[in-house]
Parts: sequence; structure tokens; C-alpha cells
Amino acid sequence: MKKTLMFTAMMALLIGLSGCDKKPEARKVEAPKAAATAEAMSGMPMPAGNKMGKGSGTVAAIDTAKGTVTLDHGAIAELKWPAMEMGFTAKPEVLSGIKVGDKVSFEIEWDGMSGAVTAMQKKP
Ligand SMILES: [Cu+2]
Repeated sequence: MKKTLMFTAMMALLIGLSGCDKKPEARKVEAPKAAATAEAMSGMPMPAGNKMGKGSGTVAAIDTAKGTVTLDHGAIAELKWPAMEMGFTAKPEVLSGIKVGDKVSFEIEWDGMSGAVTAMQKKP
């Protein structure tokens, strides 16, 4: 009689304990997800796949409202690009003093989809 009570009490204790254990476990499952999201967020400004390249060319068009510049550029070895004409985004300070027809040397950052001109110098 006493043994049965003890057994029942122990079972209740075990069930109670395992019930307690489940809560932190459920939290553990969510933690890596949150960490992965934080990692992706911190990687957003500069994904690992970004490449830098240097080139020279002629300014074909500037759109200050959109913050873009079209360059008729020569081959860019770092990106394995042939010569072509294409558009880039560029901050106003990068384009200050630059006008259409200028021969320029420039640095670009390419994320695999689009490029941004990070520096530009007018050639003498
Ligand atoms: Cu190009």
C-alpha cells in the first residue's frame, strides 16, 4: 500500500519534471532561428559575394534625380567584364564635378545584380 503511493508520487514527480524540461527545450528550438535572422540582417549592407572592380571609361549619362550614372567602360579585369555601356548607382558626392562626356577612372562595387560606383576621378 505504501509502496504504491510512493510509486505514484514518483511518477507524478517525473511527469512534472519532464513537463518542466519541455519549456526550455522549446525555447532552444527558436533561438537558432533568431540567430540566423540576425546574421542575415547584419550581412545585408555588404553580402559576402560583393566584388570590387576598377575601370575607366566615358560618362554616357547622369541622372542625378535617380542617382545613377551610365558609363561606356573598358574591360574590368576584377569582374571579368568586357568593355560595354551600362548603368550604375552613384551617390551625389561621387558624381560631383563629373559631367557627360568626361573621361573617368572609377571604382565599383558589384553585388551580382547591380553595381554602385564608389569612387570616380576625372581624367586629365
Ligand atoms: Cu559593364
